[in-house]
Amino acid sequence: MTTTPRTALTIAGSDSGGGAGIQADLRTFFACGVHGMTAVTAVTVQNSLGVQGFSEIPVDVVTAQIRAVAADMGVDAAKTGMLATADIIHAVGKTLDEVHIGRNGRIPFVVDPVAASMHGDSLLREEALDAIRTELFPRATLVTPNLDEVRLLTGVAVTDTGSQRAAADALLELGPQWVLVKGGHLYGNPRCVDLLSDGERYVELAGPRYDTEHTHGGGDTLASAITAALAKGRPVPDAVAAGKRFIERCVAEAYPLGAGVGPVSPFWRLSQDNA
Ligand code: PXL
Repeated sequence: MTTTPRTALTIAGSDSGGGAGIQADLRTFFACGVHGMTAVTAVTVQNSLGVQGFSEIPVDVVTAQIRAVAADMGVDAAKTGMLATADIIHAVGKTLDEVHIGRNGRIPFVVDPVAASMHGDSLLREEALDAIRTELFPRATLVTPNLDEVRLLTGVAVTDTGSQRAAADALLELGPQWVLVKGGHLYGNPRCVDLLSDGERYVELAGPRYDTEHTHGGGDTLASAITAALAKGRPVPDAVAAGKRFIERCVAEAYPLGAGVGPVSPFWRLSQDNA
């Protein structure tokens, strides 16, 4: 009999184009060797050119998915992506407490505060930003905003590594245990420098910048790879370093698909050539 792998839960939206959201999370969990489970929050209609619209899932169906898998299969780590509405966020926060996920329990919880697609299409109703701050950040083991999300959540405009530190401090004020301020959108910098902090340690993680426009699903893939490492019991700094190495390879191997932005790809992780 084979050993049961660790489990990871993503609470996020579906991307019909298969590049981001639930689809990116599941294939990352698979590639990282954990069993992926899902609580779908919304169904987006999209392709490589952008998001044409979305429909949210009823709140009680979102929370029932979380309870169902937590009660029977167990969750070793969880993450959130697109949450769509304030009502969903409030209900998810309460449900996470019930099933001991997040800082109030013992199960690591990563918040990727998804607000918009990379095309700038909104994935979060406007009033929901405050709910991310008040309901999710205080429960989070780690939050992983990009620079647009940092500005929306804290008002801090990051322009260099100095202001990245100010952003980390502003985010920590909102209550998460750790923050990862992703610097990938600082295009003037020839390296991608992310800053990880718990308020005591400030760790700069620098990596290569690849010359590709195909980065759809990059944030989701990073947060999922970190969540998978946390599910395996790795401490946060190790999990983040592992996640960063993973996403770097996925960006290096991103491929064009459709007329717009193609997805990052974890295909390289498959040990056998399935072509
Ligand atoms: O990459 C952020 C993201 C998350 N979730 C869904 C998305 C996107 C970006 O398009 O569509 C469902």
